Amino acid sequence: MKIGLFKSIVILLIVTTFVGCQSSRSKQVLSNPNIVFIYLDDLGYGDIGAYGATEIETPAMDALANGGVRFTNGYASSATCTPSRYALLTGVYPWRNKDAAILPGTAPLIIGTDQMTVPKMLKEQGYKTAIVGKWHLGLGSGVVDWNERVTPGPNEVGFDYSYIMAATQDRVPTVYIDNGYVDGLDKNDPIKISYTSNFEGEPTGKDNPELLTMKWHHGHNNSIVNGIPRIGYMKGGENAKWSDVDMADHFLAKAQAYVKENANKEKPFFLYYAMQQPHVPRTPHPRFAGKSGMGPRGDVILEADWCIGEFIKTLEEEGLMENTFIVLSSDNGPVLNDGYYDDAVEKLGSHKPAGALRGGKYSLFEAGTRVPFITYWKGTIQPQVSDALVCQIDLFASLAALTGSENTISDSENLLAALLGVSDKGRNELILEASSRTAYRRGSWVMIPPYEGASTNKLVNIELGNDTVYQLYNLDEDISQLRNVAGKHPNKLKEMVEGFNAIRGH
Ligand code: NG6
Ligand code: CA
Repeated sequence: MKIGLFKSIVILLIVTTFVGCQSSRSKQVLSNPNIVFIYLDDLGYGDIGAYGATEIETPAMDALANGGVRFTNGYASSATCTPSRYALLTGVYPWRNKDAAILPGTAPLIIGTDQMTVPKMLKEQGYKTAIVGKWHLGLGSGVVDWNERVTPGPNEVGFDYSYIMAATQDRVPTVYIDNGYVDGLDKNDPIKISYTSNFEGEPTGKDNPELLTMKWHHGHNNSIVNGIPRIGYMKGGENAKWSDVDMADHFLAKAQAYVKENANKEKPFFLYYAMQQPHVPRTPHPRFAGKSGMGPRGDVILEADWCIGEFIKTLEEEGLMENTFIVLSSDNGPVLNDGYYDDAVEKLGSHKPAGALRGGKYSLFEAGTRVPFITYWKGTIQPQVSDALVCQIDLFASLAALTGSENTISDSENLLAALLGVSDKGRNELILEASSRTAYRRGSWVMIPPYEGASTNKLVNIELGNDTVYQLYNLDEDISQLRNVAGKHPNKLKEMVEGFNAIRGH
């Protein structure tokens, strides 16, 4: 194994209290491994084999899960994308930032350029840093001119290199942005974007159904790109528009190229590989179309898994597996119909995207935020299943501890020992968020305060967790949250409400 010129070791001392006696385990860990986040979009707790899926095969993700720590209580910070990504990169609870909600493609950057972030912290520790894939944290500081350098963006919050899509695959602009510049833009065909009104003469999903190769179910009826109606209006930039079916290969190639360029250099690297699958529109490459028998949603999960396998192969070829710490997770739980007719519901069969969990994307119930959460580090992490309560918000403090950074963020807990599988101690408590509503988990208990609003989002057919009364569940006995025991355990409820208020500041 070749590694960088500077190799340093951190000694992790774990003290565990047993009945009456103390035992300590210590472990030597390389303090500056390469670090990779593989982050999927809308992948559910039950969507991969290692988490119980039987109807879909995900060998690459399973290999990481079965060769590393597979967390059963691993959480995204929120049940939607932008807030989860905000927390992942900043270590700050997303409900502290009122702008951390699903953003349009024209939204300004919601991370302050003076704010500490995972990539900034790692840069201070001598890392090179990169993002390839979905951003969705806003760009610019007001009105963006997509024909000039789009800034501030990822490069201004800590990434040396960025190759991104601005928001989501279903939102304009449908172009890649390379270190702030729209990739492949012809200056004679400038891009115009609006989220309020169409550009004269441009077809839309609403008015031109004859031009569509994918039909919209709700929303998604503005500009048409590659036969797919999107959210938002776009004109120009023809040469720069992405090919949806090639997006997975395209991001994979960029991620692989980055690894190859930065392998075994003086500085270690941090790569945030933010995949677009299985978010809508689900556009598998023809190699994967029809392969899952579950329609495009299943097909793009196969595609994502293949990409992860290829990406890991690159790490192997470069001899990096033993000095690369990998975290794999998802930004929120699963959804079937998220706005297009794509057979996700019709062809689901007996697959359970959320496993035994209730709810899904957008939900305060468990399936909104509890997601696959895997850490892998060949030779350093012993394969195991961990029930420790961990959250993506903790990656900041945990990586600070690993790399010797003194930076702290109060919402982010140092769970390095749990992430490395040398302790089964996770957080004691966690605030969960879904579209600015919040709930509280402590131990095996979850408390959801009363919220107005529909109990189910009928368009996506997901129970949101809203009720007129307090809800209390004991996940040890009732993982599917079917029995609200608030009435039966008034003292527990009181304790949970107090714990929740202490953090939320009510
Ligand atoms: C919703 C979109 C949904 C998806 C989501 C963002 C409609 C009707 N629905 O507003 O399709 O794009 O935003 O998903 O437009 S996320 O994973 O990026 O949070
Ligand atoms: Ca998402």
